[in-house]
Amino acid sequence: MKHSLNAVLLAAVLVSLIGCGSTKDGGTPTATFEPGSKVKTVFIPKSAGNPYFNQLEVGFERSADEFGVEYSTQAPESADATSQISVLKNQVQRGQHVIVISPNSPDALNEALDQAAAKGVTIITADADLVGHESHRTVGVLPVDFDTIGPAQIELLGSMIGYSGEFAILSATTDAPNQNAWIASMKDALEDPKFAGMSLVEIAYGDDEPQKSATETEALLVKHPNLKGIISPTTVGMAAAAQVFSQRGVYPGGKNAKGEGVVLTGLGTPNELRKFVENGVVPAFQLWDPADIGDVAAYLAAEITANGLEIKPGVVLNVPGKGEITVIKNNVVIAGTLVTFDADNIAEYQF
Ligand code: RAM
Repeated sequence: MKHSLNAVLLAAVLVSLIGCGSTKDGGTPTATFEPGSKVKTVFIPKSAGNPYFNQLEVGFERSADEFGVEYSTQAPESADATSQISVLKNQVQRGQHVIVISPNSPDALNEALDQAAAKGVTIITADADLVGHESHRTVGVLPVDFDTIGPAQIELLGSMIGYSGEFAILSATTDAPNQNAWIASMKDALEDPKFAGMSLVEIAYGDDEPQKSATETEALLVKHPNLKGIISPTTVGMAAAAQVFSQRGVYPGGKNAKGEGVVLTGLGTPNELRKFVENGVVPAFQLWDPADIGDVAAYLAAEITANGLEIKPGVVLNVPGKGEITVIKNNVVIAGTLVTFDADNIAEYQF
C-alpha cells in the first residue's frame, strides 16, 4: 500500500515537472529561458544561396556575443510562399527562444507562427514583414520606411530617363510581401504629375532565382521594344538583369543600344553590381546595409527574452552602436538608411 502511494506521488511529481518545463500543447518541446543563459535565436531567410542574406547574417554574427544570443540560421530551398513552414516547425522543435524570419508571404505563415508563439517562442520579422498581418509577430525590423522606397526608386529611374517613357519592374515572387509593398508605393509615386510621362508596362517575376530572373529580363526586352528602363527591387533580380544587360549590350552606350538604350536600376548589393557600375552597364542603384537588420534583430531577441522588453509604438530602444530607435506604427523598428550607389561612392561599400 505504502509503495503504491509513493509510486502515485512520484508519477504526479513527474507529470507536473514535465508539464511546466518542457511541454505546452501537444507534446512538442518548449524552450524555457533560463536567466543568465544565452537566448537561442534562429534566422530564417527567404531562400538559400542569396548573398543579401549572408550580409544580414554578418549583423547577427557580430552582435550575437555582445547581446548574449546563441545564433543559428536555416534557409528553405526556394522563396515559395509556403517553403518556410517546415523550417519554422523544425526550429520550434529545436527549442529556439526566438525565431527571426524574412517571410515569403504576408499570410501563409500565420498558423505556423501562432503555433510557435503559443509554445512561448518570440517571433520577429526582419527584412520583410507580414504586411496586413502584423499581429502574428511581436516586432518587425525593417531596413528603411517601406513607403519611401517606391518614390526613391521611381525618382532614381526617372532622373536617368528624362522622366519619360515606358518602364517595367522585375520583381521577386508574386507573394513577396516586401517587394509588393514597394511596388504599391511605386504606383502611388507615379500619381505625382512629375512622373506623368512615365508608364509602367509590365511587372515580371523572377522568383528570386537567378536563372528565372534572367529569362524574365530577356522577355521584357523582347516584348517591349520601346522600353526605357527596368527597375528590379530585388538583389537577385538586379544581379541577373545586369548580367543580361551586359551580354546584350542594351544599356545606354552599349553595342546594341537602340536610341538612348535601356536603363537598369533597382535594389542591389554593391559586391554583385560593382563591376557593372564600373563598366557603365548600371549607372546607379540603391540599398541599405542588410547587416544593420541583423544587429537590431539580435538586440531585440535578447532584450525581449532576457530582459522582458515590451514592444509598443513609442518605446525608445537604445541599440548599442546605433543610438536611439523609436518603435513606430504596427510595432515596426527601422534599422538602416537607404543609400544610392554609383561610380563615385561604390568603392566605399564592401558587401
Ligand atoms: C532580395 C530579397 C530581399 C530583399 C532584397 C532587396 O535579396 O528579396 O528580401 O530585401 O532583395
